[in-house]
Amino acid sequence: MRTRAAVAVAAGKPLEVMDVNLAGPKAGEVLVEIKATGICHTDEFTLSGADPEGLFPAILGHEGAGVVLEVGKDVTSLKPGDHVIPLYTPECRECEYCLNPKTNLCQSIRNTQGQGLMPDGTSRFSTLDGDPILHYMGCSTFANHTVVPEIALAKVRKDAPFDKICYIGCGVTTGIGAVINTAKVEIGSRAIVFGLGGIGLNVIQGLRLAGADQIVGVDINASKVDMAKRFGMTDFVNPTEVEDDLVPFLVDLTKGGADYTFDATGNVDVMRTALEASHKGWGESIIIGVAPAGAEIATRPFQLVTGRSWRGTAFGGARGRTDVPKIVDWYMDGKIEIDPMITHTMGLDDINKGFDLMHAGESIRSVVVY
Ligand code: NAD
Ligand code: AHE
Ligand code: ZN
Repeated sequence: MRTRAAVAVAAGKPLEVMDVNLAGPKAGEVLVEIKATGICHTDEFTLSGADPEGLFPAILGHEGAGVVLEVGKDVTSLKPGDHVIPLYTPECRECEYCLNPKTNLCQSIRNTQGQGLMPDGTSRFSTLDGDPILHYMGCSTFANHTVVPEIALAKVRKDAPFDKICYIGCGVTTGIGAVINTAKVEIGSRAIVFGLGGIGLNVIQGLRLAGADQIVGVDINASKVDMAKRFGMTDFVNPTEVEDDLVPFLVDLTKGGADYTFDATGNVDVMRTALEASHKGWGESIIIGVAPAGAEIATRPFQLVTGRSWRGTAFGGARGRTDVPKIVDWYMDGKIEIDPMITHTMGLDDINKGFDLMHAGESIRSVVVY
């Protein structure tokens, strides 16, 4: 079939919206009509050329929601008409990783996914001239139609609005999951969140859900303050306004260091600050942000010797087929909020405006509605 897509033709270039060819689903695959997709900072990271795994031409986008149109051979858990959220972290429920309760990182299709291919090693997308276009994170939600492996689709309730629940495909689940699944924050904790964007705000609402007493937000962009307060931030720190070192300032503010700190910036210097601002003896610092090719984290080993832990999380530690439908329920039941964070919506033709708004720090989430 033919569909319309925003194609990343080369690193650092705007996306080009064009008609592309899409082959039908093979065995174990599903054709999905994407109804809405968020634009995550990771899409910008890959488009910028900073992603060591970035490949071009490709159809980016990994925060979508849509409807199943057709299923390939051997697909048993989905049928046409089902509403779904594509998962960049699949859940096969069979691999060594899925069988280990310590991780959500299903590895059953990770190799081909990282190469922009379906599990059989080929792409379903091509130009109208027949040249292959690569998939991205197994999702490619910047296309009106996409093909996704069955194990990488969460089936969700049909009354949930696509233009809101698409955000559960990455940002909401990553932020809330980092608190609940990865850090397992206890009631009464003190926490610091670095970066109050589309992920950091969801960390904040996860901390409120978990019953944290103090939730410090740190951002160089003060325009994020009102939104962060609305989601539960108790204190705001703008590092550009702190005259002395940031670490002792934050340690003092949290009465000896935070029980939990979260990096949602992708900046390795911020990651160091986050680790060192966590409490001596027990503080845990969770890295969420994705750092550019070649970047490395550093600290004095003494920081770990004296009881701080450095950890990381992908997709908030969530097992998508199991957990994502529950998070959709939380949204529909009013336990979590999504709507205020979707600050901009646009059609596919205007998708590059979503990236411009992100660069200008003017949006939390832009959502493309097909
Ligand atoms: P975003 O652009 O919406 O937000 C980033 C925020 O960080 C902005 O508010 C910005 O002002 C702030 N910031 C930048 N530099 C800072 C600094 N030095 N100190 C304090 N604040 C600073 O991005 P997002 O969509 O929220 O994504 C955040 C990060 O999380 C990105 O690196 C993204 O790639 C990553 N991410 C990781 C996962 C995962 O599974 N681990 C999932 C989604 C996103
Ligand atoms: N390809 C990059 C790493 C990108 C990365 O860390 N991706 C996160 C999801 S970010 C979503 O917005 C992730 O899930 N990582 C686990 C995985 O297996 O990709 C690089 O540095 O090579
Ligand atoms: Zn993302």
